[in-house]
Amino acid sequence: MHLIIGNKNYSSWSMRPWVLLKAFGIPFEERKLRFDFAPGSDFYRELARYTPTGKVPVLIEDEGFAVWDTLAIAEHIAERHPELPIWPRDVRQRSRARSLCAEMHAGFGALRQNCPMNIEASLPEVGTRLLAEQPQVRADLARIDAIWSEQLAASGGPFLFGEFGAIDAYFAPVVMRIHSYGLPLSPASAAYAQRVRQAPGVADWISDALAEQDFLDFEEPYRSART
Ligand SMILES: N[C@@H](CCC(=O)N[C@@H](CS)C(=O)NCC(=O)O)C(=O)O
Repeated sequence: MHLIIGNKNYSSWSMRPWVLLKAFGIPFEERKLRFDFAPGSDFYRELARYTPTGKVPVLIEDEGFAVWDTLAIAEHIAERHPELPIWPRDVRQRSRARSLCAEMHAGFGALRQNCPMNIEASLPEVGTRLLAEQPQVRADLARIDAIWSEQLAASGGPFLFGEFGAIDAYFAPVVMRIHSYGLPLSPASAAYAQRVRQAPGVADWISDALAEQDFLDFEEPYRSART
């Protein structure tokens, strides 16, 4: 099995299935395509061999069967590994975890647009300004904090539904955005975010992202160079 991903410092969508596979010890080979969104770039040319969407991540099984889009990939991994608690075992808990993943997948546009994932960057002054100027960023952050604190209270933690699962992999890039932009969280959510950053899979992705050292100006609204 191969997972086609983008730059680890920037590719929030790629991070989710990579972390999920690592966290559950599912073997796979990573294939990283350096981001280049110019029409006809190597990124798009190479990707076109696997997916019609022109987007990473893509999971490739034997015989080249491709699964694209992070939600479909998470479901595919769970179906291939019914023995692993990738989703909660209880049907209602499982549906709730899927609802929250879908909410993340389709929503939080202001946070995603204004705070692009940039693991190596430390931009708390940008975060402070965004919170002051952008009510929708404040609303997205408040909803994330509510999801996390309510779920942790309901499950008892340490992760959203108890043990680490697809839902936590799904929120891992959000954890990274909140960290880079120094966005404030309630104590319970802040402790959860720290546990996610230290979780197996997430910690591996972070150290790979920090080692990458590949500055892409089109991914950098707030920096002109690595600092
Ligand atoms: N809904 C897709 C989104 C994937 C996505 O937007 N990937 C970005 C990189 S993080 C990408 O490949 N962008 C290339 C482009 O937009 O042309 C998913 O869940 O996988």
